[in-house]
Amino acid sequence: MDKHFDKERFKETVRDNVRNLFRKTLKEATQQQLFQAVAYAVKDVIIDNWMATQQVMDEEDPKILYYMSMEFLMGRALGNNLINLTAYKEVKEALSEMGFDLNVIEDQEPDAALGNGGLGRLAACFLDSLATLGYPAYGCGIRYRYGMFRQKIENGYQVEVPDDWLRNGNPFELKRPEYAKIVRFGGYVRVEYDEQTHSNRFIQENYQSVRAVPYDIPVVGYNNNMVNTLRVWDAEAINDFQLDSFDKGDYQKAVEQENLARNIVEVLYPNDNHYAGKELRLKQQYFFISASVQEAVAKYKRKHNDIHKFYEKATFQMNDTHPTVAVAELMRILLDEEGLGWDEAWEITTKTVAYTNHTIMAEALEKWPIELFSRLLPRIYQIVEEINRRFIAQVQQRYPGNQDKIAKMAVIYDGQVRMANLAIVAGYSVNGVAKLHTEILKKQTLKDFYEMMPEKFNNKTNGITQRRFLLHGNQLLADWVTDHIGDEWITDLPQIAKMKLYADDQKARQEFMNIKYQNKVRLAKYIKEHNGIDVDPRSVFDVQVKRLHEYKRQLMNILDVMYLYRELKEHPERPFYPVTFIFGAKAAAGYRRAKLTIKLINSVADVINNDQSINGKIKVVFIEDYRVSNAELIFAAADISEQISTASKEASGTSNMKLMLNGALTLGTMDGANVEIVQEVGEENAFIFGLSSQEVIDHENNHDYDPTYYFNNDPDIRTTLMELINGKYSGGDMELFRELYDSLLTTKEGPADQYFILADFKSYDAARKKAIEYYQSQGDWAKSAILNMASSGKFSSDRTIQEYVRDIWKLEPIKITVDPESFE
Ligand code: NTF
Repeated sequence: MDKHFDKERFKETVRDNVRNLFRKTLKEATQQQLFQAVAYAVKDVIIDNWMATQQVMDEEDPKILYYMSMEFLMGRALGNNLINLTAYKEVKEALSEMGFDLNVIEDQEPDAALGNGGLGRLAACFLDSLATLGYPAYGCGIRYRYGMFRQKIENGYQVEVPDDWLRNGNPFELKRPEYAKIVRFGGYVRVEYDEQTHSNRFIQENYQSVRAVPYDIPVVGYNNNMVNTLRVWDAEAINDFQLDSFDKGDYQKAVEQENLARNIVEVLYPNDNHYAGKELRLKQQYFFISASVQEAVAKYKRKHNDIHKFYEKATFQMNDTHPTVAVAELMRILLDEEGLGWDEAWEITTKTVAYTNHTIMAEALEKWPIELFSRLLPRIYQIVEEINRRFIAQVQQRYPGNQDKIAKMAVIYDGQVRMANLAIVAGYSVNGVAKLHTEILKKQTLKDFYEMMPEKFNNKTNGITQRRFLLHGNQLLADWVTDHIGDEWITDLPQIAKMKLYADDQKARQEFMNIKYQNKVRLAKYIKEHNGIDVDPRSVFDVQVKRLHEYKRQLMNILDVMYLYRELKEHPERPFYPVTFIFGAKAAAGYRRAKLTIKLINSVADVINNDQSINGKIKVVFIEDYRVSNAELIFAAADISEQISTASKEASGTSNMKLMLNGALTLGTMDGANVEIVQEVGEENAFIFGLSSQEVIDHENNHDYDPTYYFNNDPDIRTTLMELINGKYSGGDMELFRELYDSLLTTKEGPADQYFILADFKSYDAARKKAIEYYQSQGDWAKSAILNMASSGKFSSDRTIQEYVRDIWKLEPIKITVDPESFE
């Protein structure tokens, strides 16, 4: 777009769009209408590149990646598309000449929040990198009618509000009814002997079905004319029954199909790192997987007639176990529709599918009761049974008489279908998402599989896109970097290491701190507008933003804030540098302890923020409705990055990378990708504390952790915990936070303090004090901050994608040269 961006024509298009869409003049249009008009003008440009990309894909017939994921946490599209079209500044200028502010227009767009947290955002970063690197790829997902709920805080409690993100339509999407597919549920399988082929045919009967209709969302590559596609499926009822029919059965079925279609894509399940086992969730999984696999096969067959080589042109990456029915669905199509034998079908399938594991948390592992699974997906279940039967035979051959191996590795066991085991048995690759996580998978969680098939296992440390999280989210810092080292970092993040030269430069340090300050002013303004709280941009901004989960230990953070506050009150004579503690987190709607932790944070905030006697030295802010769009503001303004999960529990983390890229210093445990972050930046530029993953795992195995030891022997810990039940933060109510108190000391369900908060509390507190102390030597801090930013090169999702391509997918990049004339 930079080459042929025609400012006057763009303005004209915006004006026309306002008139055609809303019958209004520019003056009369609302900001939302302006957003729509601008978005359609941008889509105009994208469409040319999108068609050109399709044309090249048609001509070159490259191998295609299908990235299958229940979640794509895309955030807003307008600003990002402009960035990647390298037209952001021109468009900002054009709009400003028309009297409009691009930032205000961007704020009209709802986030596309089709994801919970890290897993969904990773998928979105991957799409950005795939397009930027020129790799042909489809994101395959669900067009949820309602995405991640909007969070309201009322009286300190989280309240979930439906996210009606499609209320004003989605200007960037394109409905593609010509690619609709039928997906079938339930009924039974009739086996028929085919005299001609001397084989059985499996016919699903008396089923319900829905029509899956794809919507395509463009994924714009950075400055390369490439536009990939995120294809999300909507469900429509199949209304082919006779309205005048007197057949009650028909009518009943038609109504059921109508309901099935309505419900299936209705809402994203708001659970992060937790499996709820709901029937509708399995329906969602099979729905989008069946449609996606059908289309992948159909696309292949439009060009090729030998299905045996399918895997040469297509590969399926399964983002966690959620899409694992893809294994059986591909088998079904090959067996039942293409008429292949089992061995041929299995060979193709196992050369096509690969699996990424994103967690070792036991409660996140998907296990479906056989009853449910076989009732909903009768043919798929038969296939899984056969996969299991053959795999168990292999295990028995390899480990004769070893029942334990079967108990651990079987796909179907104890009345359940175990999706991770299915993914591993069928996948040609199994990867973890950070070095430490992959090692834990190999040595603990998936030990038996690793022993039997070590060649499948590999690590792919996560990454993030610097285009959204620096170039778009922090334009001041991005420009500053570009002024010093040029703009190659935008597509080659390791170049940012050139900024290390400036870590010792007084002027550069000052400039960096000035930019951080301006970003803190911007966030302070947002906080004032949204929370009504005044925060001082000169205070340290200490930030923990991520899903609320016990293993992430927001509770430890707020307990330490309570402790710091008490110390400040008891020792007013001691110097205390002002700190603003910033939280942002959604809790799963049914996660009681997580929701109570939110209430605690807000209650502590109320008490501390309203205590005039401390002169505003501590402020606590809970940012409502944490999501991609406000995350960009928060990262830009952060000084301290809280990455404090119980070691071994956070598979990777990605906010750690986004904060590092924006020059925040990590305060964290040796967990997930923190380990690699510290390796890159040096321990002297981070604050590391707490038990190691091995120590945690040893305690878990030996059942020898006793939190009451800390409670009994450490008065600071004891007093802090007592403040949960003495009414200090609950207007005298001694019961309100008792569940949190109990969770640390005396639970009936499972071990107390499962996440080792008391064990790590004092070392956390010490590390945090060290960080706040360090902040006061501004020169040193600036140096460390610049070094963090400059050492973040490894954590670009571009690097991650290159590794997936090299080791797993084996894709070739394509080149798009657009001749705009040809699309006029
Ligand atoms: C998450 N896993 C992990 O908890 C994060 O540490 C990691 O950064 C992201 O995946 C992305 O890899 C999940 O959400 C899930 F579903 F696996 F539990």
